Amino acid sequence: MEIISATEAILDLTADQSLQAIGEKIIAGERINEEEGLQLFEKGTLSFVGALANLVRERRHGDIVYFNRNFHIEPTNVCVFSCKFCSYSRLYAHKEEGWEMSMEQMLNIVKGYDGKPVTEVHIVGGVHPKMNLDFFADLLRKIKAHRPGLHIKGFTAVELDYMFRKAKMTIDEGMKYLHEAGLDSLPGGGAEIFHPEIRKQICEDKVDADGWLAIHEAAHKLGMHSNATLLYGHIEKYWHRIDHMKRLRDLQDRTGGFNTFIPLKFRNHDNEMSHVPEISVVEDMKMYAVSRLFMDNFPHLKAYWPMLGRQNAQLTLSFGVNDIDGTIDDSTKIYSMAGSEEQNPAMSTEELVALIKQVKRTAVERDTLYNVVKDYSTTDFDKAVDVSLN
Ligand code: V47
Ligand code: SF4
Repeated sequence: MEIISATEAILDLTADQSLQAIGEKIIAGERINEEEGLQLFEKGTLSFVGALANLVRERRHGDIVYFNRNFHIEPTNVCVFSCKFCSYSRLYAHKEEGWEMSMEQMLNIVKGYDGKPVTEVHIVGGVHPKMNLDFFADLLRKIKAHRPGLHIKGFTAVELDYMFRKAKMTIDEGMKYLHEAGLDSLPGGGAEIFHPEIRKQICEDKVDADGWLAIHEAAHKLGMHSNATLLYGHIEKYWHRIDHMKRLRDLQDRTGGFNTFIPLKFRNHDNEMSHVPEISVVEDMKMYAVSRLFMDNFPHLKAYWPMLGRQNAQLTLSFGVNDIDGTIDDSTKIYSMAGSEEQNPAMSTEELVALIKQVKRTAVERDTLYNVVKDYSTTDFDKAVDVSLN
């Protein structure tokens, strides 16, 4: 019987010679170009791209899957913008249908976690014209005064662009101001699809690609880290996704400031793009796999489970993903309003660990910057908790 190596077995999953050549490059640790990324999307079977992505993930992270303990604050869903895919926002003109939190309400949320071992607060919301730079700087200072060790990951580039412009500050000035007030890192939201051909159709009035990238570059220059997202599975073509990822990869080559890439699946409930069907789970897994293969300078690939649902998030762990976000504690509404299966997204640490252990991986709790908080390989949460994953 002929014995072949694991990498040869991966190449045998396709008969297409150009795909095999791309596979060889990936196995040799070489970077693939845009054309090659596109071929993986267009011609690659799920088994082929999935096996390659799994190999790359394993080489980088072994069997570790990260999660963190965090909660969200969503200051408002009132928004001056009108992204067509958004099920969450209420236009400022109809603000009585939305919510606006006071400073005190937001601080009370933080105080509600006193004594609980969370490491991160994620602050993100609509773009409210009255919640300005000084209001948020004040919020950051007050959170830090109350709990200095809590990492504040806050504000998409869309919110920041609006705040800085209103305050008549440059990006560098505004970012320095918020960093000094206590902002530690930036989430990846607001990126959607960078290419103007699509951006014009789905979110034409908010910050464009260059503005989004400039804000993240400014944060990286200050030593802050950030994440990046891509909203997939609506009207974009594969090449728009590659174009988007290439712009992020180029910036990462210059700064090294991105931690994590997060593909976000478009959900079509109750928004102006409800007529656009959601794509299949096979296409979801392909998106994760090709992301892992193309974004070779991003250390981490995250599946955001409130959006995908627990079972599919668990499945992504076999397609390149090494991070499944956090416990979240039912503190976000963005996805439940967009039609996700997760109407009240909260998972206990036990459930998250069990979900990871069920697929024979090692669960490691991290902080926002991927320092290890706790290794769960020796706990027996998988036995203690009945995870039906529904
Ligand atoms: O930019 C809005 C997305 C994003 C829909 O950095 C939708 O750790 C799908 O960026 N279907 C905001 N997606 C959330 C975000 C995020 C989430 C979790 C972790 C991190 C991180 C960042 O939500 C928006 C937009 O792309 N979104 N509506 C929808 N109907
Ligand atoms: Fe506003 Fe963000 Fe919704 Fe766009 S996605 S309408 S910027 S809340």
